[in-house]
Amino acid sequence: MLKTPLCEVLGIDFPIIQGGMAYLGSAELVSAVSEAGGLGIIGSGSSQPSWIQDQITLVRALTNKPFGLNIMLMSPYVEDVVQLAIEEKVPIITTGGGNPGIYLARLKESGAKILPVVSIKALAKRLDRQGVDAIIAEGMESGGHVGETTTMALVPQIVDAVSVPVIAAGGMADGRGLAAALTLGAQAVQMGTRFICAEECIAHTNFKQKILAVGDHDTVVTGESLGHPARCLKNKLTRQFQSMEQSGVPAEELDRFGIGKLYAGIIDGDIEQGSLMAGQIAGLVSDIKPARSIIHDIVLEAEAVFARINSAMGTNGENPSV
Ligand code: TUI
Repeated sequence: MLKTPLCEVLGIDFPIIQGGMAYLGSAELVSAVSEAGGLGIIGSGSSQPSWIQDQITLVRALTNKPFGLNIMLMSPYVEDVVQLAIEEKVPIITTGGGNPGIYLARLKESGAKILPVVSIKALAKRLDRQGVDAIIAEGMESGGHVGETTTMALVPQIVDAVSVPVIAAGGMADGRGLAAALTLGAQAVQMGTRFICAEECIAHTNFKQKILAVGDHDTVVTGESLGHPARCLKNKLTRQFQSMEQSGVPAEELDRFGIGKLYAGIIDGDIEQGSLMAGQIAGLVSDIKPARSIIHDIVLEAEAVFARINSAMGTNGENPSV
């Protein structure tokens, strides 16, 4: 019931895409999500091309299903990652952290389906004209690098502005979120934070447990003064970063201070002094389970939501109370 035309285009069973998270979008998680009928995405972040190559090889050994690669456009290795994606003929490419315009022609020529992440309508329209296959509209509820508009406001505006399918991202972790996204006109959701708490995700257990423990008010956006704001769980690091930003510490020093903090937080498990990128929906995530269960539970819940709404509206879709 929940299969959308975009599912056919991407060759997946369910309209659920795993966000291409740096370090965490490794072969273990990606292959589990794709095997379960969703779309797993390798997160290239600023990782070395050799690590990305290894993940592509491993995913192909673990599943024959479609998978994707996220190209993080602020990476110092971006040129090499684009080249790698082309040589490896990765079937689906998502991009983040910038405008992928200059790479589109080469990526399209490789046969890849291209799904850029955007946080503003103007860029969505431009990329639509340039021939991308779908747009991922990411609201400011998301973890990591964020824009300024909420998912609720952004998705329908982009749906109306472009000719290609739209995927909603930011602020969703369950079937209600999927149903809401479809209601706004999206054809799929992309979820990151929910999949950090997949059993197959290599995130440190301290980070997973911290997500289970936090509430609705426990993320903060820092790094606005650097021009690349990022949403993280509040901790000692974000408090220190905020006070450095407020006291006018120069951008180069802040950038230097940030080096290695993401890996320290999410892989080494330093949950006080590391960077814990996660979305506002972290407060809703309450269990660690296999990716397959995450996906199946989301689909069942979304179907139940639509069934409940249909029955409240009357069997023929008319609301008996109106
Ligand atoms: O890319 C993301 N989320 C990310 S990337 C990342 S790695 C990082 N590490 C340290 C500091 C900052 C980032 C962590 N999380 N999401 C996709 C996304 N892309 N959201 C918004 C955008 C975006 C931003 C600007 C897309 C296009 C864009 O274009 C600007 C331009 O050049 O026109």
